[in-house]
Amino acid sequence: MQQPKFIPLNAPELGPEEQAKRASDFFELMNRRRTVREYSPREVPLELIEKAVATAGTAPSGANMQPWRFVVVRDAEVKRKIREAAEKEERESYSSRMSEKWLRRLAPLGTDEHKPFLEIAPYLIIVFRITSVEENGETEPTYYSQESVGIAVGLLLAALHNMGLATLTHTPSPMKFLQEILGRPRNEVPFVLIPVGYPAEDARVPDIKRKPLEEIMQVI
Ligand code: IYR
Repeated sequence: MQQPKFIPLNAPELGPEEQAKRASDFFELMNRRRTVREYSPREVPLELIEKAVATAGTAPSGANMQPWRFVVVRDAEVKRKIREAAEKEERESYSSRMSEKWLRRLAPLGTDEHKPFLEIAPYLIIVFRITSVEENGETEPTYYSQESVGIAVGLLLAALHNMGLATLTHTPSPMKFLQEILGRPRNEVPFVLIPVGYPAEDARVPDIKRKPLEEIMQVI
């Protein structure tokens, strides 16, 4: 077995005032984040996307296996193929695969099978979950990969929002076509597809509310 090696933690203490200020500033920032479905085609520097993905890559992960891959698509032809395949699945889902209950839940969001944002947004980030690794000719699963990738995506969305970019957590279902179009191996399973860009100038979002703190938190 490999012996652990430890180094000092780099975590300077902030002090209570600075803590309170940061706590509320970060809440205000994140509370303004909205899922956006209407994008501007305006270009976004790749360096910003790189920084956001690097931020996502700081997420904790099971056994530190970092079971994620972020495929950044900016090529118009690849985006077109993704839109075509996603809309094909979504047509099927909206017309017969999703239950009445499910459709009723989605009604306030105003979603349907049309996904123009897949071609309009300057980038699509497709996040893959790596389910296993090969070592010395042997296959080993990754551990807690769903949780790990979910946390990484949370950091990715926060990083992009913090730099003034809009996102949509889109999960066309099933997502296997993404593996095929993007040529990823079988141990990389699509997790979520995230269009990224500036919102359209006249972008609108559904008038929906977040649950209040009292409803989501219990202190014992
Ligand atoms: N994947 C479909 C349907 C959809 C499902 C859920 I759950 C949502 O919160 C939103 C949409 C779509 O993207 O339209």
